[in-house]
Amino acid sequence: MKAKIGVLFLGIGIISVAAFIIHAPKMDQEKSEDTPDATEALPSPLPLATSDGTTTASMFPDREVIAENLKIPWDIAFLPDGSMLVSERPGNLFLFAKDGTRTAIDVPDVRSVGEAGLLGITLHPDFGHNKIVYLYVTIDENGQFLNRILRYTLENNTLTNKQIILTKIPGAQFHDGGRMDFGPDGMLYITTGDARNEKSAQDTKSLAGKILRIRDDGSIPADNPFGNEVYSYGHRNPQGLAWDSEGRLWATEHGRTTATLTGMDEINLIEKGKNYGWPDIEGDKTAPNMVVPVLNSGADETWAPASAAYLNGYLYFGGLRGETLYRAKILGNTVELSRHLVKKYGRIRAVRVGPDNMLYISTSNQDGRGTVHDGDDKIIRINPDSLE
Ligand SMILES: [Ca+2]
Repeated sequence: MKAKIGVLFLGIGIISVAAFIIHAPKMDQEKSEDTPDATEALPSPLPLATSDGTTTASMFPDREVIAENLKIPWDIAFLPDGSMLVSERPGNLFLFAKDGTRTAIDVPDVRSVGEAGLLGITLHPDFGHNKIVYLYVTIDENGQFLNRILRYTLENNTLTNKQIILTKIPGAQFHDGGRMDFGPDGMLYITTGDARNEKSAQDTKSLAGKILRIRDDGSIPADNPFGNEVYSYGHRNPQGLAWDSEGRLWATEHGRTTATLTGMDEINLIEKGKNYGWPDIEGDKTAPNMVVPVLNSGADETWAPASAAYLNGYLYFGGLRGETLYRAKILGNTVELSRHLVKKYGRIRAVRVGPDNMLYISTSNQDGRGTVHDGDDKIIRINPDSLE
């Protein structure tokens, strides 16, 4: 009899644990404006591998949701051990470990409003040894929004050794840029928005509306074109950076938004010191000493390009309003655009290439501008070979 009661209680215990796990994501979502501390099992982000550790595209399903119940996942970075770091714009950072567990990492002092908050994340090229991670964070300094690049050491699921390596990037409720990546030259490149001050994009002394280039410690490279952090200017709100196999830098950029006008989103080939035209020219318009986009969306279509990633001759980027995974085949100095997963997952923000050469995309349906589906927001692994 005692044994039977024991089994009964064990059964109730299992049911209780199961109920907690089922409800855990919702609790987490509700508290995600705060600093979460939950550790929770989720599907493993790890790539499949053969016994010798290699992977091939044929081993992967076309599409697989690998994380869900996130809130506005903004960027994704892969650690050398195969685990995955994800930022959420409201100010949360999660590590999806090898065994599939999700651990929250505290990020202090993030001011999340509109398009601002915890944005881009990237790892130092030598992260395997120095554990250095970079965060693009909006803060509120005496009522004024500013964007900062913070450098931390990430060890034991904790950010330590905080260093502010770049501050006073103009911030605003909208147009905060926020994507970061190390280039093939070992420099850190950063996209910044015009922070709703259009003229600042043409001012090479302002850090707004630019692509910036700094050393890993925040110092200014001697060969930057204007003696400061600015690498290229005349940008409205670029949010995607990617280098192709020839080492050329591509960037995606959000075009105009007014009460009546939209579209004119851009794909640009970025060169040092060049002026990309905002706010003086847009679309196919030309002006002396200003660079016209390789491709623009035209006036009648809006991509709202929020990212960029390069893989095997293609530039991929996510579309927020476009709700599409865009793929631009690079043909010399031109591109040929195709549209994939149209409206399938809603708003698409991040696109990153994993260590398995799969695409990892994030949805952004919790940002107030989309339709929230079950499990949103998600990180989805896409087999690029399936996008034909
Ligand atoms: Ca432009």
